[in-house]
Amino acid sequence: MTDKEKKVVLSLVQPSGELTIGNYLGAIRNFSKFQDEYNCFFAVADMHAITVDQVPADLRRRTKEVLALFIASGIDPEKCTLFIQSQVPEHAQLSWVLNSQAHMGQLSRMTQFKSKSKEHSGNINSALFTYPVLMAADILLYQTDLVPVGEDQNQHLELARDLAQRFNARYSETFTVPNAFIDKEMGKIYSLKDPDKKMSKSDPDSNSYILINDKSDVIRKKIKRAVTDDKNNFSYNDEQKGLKNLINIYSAFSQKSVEEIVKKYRGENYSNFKEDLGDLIVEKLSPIQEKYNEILNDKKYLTDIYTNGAIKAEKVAYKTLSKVYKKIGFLKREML
Ligand code: ATP
Ligand code: LTN
Repeated sequence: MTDKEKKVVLSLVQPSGELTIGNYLGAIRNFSKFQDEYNCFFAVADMHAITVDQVPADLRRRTKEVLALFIASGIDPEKCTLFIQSQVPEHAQLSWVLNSQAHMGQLSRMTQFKSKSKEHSGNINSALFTYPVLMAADILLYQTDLVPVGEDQNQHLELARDLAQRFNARYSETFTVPNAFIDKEMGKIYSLKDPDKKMSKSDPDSNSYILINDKSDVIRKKIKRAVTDDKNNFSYNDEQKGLKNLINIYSAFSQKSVEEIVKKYRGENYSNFKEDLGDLIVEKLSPIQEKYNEILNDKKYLTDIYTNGAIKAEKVAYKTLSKVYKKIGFLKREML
């Protein structure tokens, strides 16, 4: 099948902090599953990242880190288009057009906007508000069929669908209406310190998360200190959320079922399980870390990938944007 006949999968990850095993297990690890059967676009959402304050040097470094992690996690740059959002200007251009179609009411109901404006109360800028419109532009530019994301992004996906349908109805068929791909199995990884909260790279307590690039002894220590309970009962249920989360992490890294894990550790104290879990994470992350560091050290390799990626992405994006500009009444720019 040629790329043209394949369905399109697209997802972006923000370079807004050091990546955690939540990002890896919940999103990035699963991207590579699509690359043989779909025409895949994966990108770093650096334009989304500036909706909250960023230190320029950190933003540059993290942008490369996300790309390196994509590749270290099995995404093949030969099979997929890997690029950086700000290097394809059509994202900003389509976003402006879609802003003229998006309603203030719908945007003000976005839960991420509400939570981020509380978190960053000193900097509630208008890009934080129109963030989901830029995300819709990311998706619609590539005529995307499927968008693999965590559950937290569902409401944004709904906006992208609404904007596509509204535009198609008003100006004739232009955009593919995308669907979210939320794999229930990916689940959500919770904080090691508070199992009611999602594991988040922006959590001020560094013991609450494991970073992809944490050293072996740090990983083991964080797992040892993870919150469980004093029931001394190794089982998988909602009353023992801390333990449940650790079992989920074990299951995700080992590909073993929850039942198997519970059977193996039933009757033992939690510390044996925690020790094994620490070892397991170290074992599974170390080849990824090795590859990741190798890629980051090869500047030319990475630059070539995102430069070629932007060229490939722009070809598709330009085609969609040209159609949109024509339909809404912008004059074609003549080349001299
Ligand atoms: P922050 O933690 O700073 O709020 P984030 O990690 O949620 O940010 P992104 O970097 O854009 O935001 O997330 C990238 C992807 O990782 C998204 O698809 C998101 O759903 C997924 N993801 C993030 N954290 C988790 C988690 N704890 N468990 C599962 N998936 C997650
Ligand atoms: N908002 C997303 C990141 C993101 C995205 C996208 C995901 C930006 N543009 C397009 C899928 C498709 C997040 O915070 N996880």
